[in-house]
Amino acid sequence: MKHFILSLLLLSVLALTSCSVLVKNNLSKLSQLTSNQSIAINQLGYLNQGDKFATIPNVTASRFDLIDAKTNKVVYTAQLSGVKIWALSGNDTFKLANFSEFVTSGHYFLRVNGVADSPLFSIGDNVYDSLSTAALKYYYLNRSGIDIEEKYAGIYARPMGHKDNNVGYHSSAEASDNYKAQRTKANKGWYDAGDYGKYVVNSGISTYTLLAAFEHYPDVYKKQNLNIPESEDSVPDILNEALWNLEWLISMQSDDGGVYHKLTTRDWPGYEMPHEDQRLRLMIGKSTAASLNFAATLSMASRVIAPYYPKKSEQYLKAAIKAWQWALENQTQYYEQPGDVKSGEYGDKYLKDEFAWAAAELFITTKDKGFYTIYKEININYVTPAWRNVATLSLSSLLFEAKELLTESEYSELKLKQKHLADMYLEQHKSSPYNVAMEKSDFVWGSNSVALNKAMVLLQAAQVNKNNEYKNAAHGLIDYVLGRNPTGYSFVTGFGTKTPLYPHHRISHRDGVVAPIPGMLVGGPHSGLQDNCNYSSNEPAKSYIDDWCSFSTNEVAINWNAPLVYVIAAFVSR
Ligand code: 9MR
Repeated sequence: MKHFILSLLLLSVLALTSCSVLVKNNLSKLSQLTSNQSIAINQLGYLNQGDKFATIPNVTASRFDLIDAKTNKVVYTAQLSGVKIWALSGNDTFKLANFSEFVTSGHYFLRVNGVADSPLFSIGDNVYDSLSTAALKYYYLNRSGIDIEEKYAGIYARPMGHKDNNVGYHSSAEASDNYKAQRTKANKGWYDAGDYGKYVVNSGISTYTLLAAFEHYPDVYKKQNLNIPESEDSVPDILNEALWNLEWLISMQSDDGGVYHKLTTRDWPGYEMPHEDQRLRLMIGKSTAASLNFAATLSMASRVIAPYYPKKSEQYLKAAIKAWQWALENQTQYYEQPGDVKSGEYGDKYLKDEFAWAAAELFITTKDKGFYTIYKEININYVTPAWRNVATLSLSSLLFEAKELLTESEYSELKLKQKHLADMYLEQHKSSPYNVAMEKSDFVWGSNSVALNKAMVLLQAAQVNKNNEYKNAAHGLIDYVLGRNPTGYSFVTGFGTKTPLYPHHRISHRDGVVAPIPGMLVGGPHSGLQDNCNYSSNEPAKSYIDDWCSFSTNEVAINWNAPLVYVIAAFVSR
């Protein structure tokens, strides 16, 4: 039913915004349907400059036409690739259409004999602008501790949830009886995902990634207006939004400097709106991982917000140093999920990368080379960033923010490490039959964020090495996430012609609004099958279902949207 209503909505939007030719084209497409598979495109469209690929089901035709939707005339025609197969999507065979040479802005569709025309798409430099705003606005709409007002949220307005003014302590956080009876405050912050928990480890990488987007693409954010309560002030909205979470993060530090692992209820929240969840929330665990994440994130935040909030900047750095010291004294206080707790775990027993990341951020902010000596001694491997693999975050911070603090050879060494990782992704991109740098091991819980974190690394390497090949490989990953993939879904709610309607996101599930909150990246396909949903395929790149039950492929999360924000910024920046 939700699908039907949305299709109607989509049709009426099309009718209102496009000329009648576009609608006629749409209808004529239906009558040409001869294959049950469809042409997969980047449903948001393509930039004027850069690669443009579409995936065509394996039909006998050997050519494709690009058709201008206004005039219905063929504007470009070319040979399709040979027949291909991608092991990660099973036995489906396909061909690729490459129209990268075509650079004229407009609205188009692809026509290939034997298959329905592609959906309409745009070519232009602005195709990602509205996604850039929505992907970030998602954080506002997921704030804890504030009324989400209609003037900012429209149909997604909702009463305040989880003020967290009266939070308890689980015995894993502070064992003494003194604490058990006490209550504390931990206001603000964002909900982690489909649940209402607030987890330090995951908050760290998410906030960091947003702040990095601001550091690397200031032009995008100096002019962006998110229409949030702080939009009237002179601080860029992305920083305002990040501050909402940072203000919560800082409240997670205990008097001894250690940082609580998470703030959640004992069980998962019910399937209810935030304000309906009235159960006691608790500080749970105190961990080395949370303390190091906190140290890294607050240290970075301290330097980014310094021009706007000098006092807060000092406070953040002090807190970061205190957390770092606690972590040095408690190097193996791993988070162990207590028997009576069922919320997300975010457990990690390999913390070399967290130590290195914190050391790097403290080095950049304090300029104390002692931290860099520690960093070098840790000698970490650089891999795709993820909540439990933060090594590469340090690499990007050092390359972008510490050039003048490092010797030439130190800098070149780091540059080479980054190049090594980016070259590996580039090679994956080039050798992929699908033209996407995704390997079997990337199809894990949150695979779409793996794609976008790889894109982020490629974009950083593109900037540091002034190499456009990396940028094209990054764009291949965006195409993949926005629809050119074997499921045919654009994995971002509200952005594309076939998008998730039933994300595992309690607010979208319970708010009574048909369309989910827009701009949210869902986790994406993988064959882990951790929930009991009915997947029609268990091929890694196809095992996805747009169903509320699928928390393993259709949930949303702050650490998955953050690389979406970053990567889109790179293509919005001009
Ligand atoms: O993103 C996390 C993923 O890497 C883990 O495999 C998974 C199971 O432990 O948990 C994911 O994180 C979830 C967290 O524990 C609780 N909030 C929702 C998160 C996204 O699914």
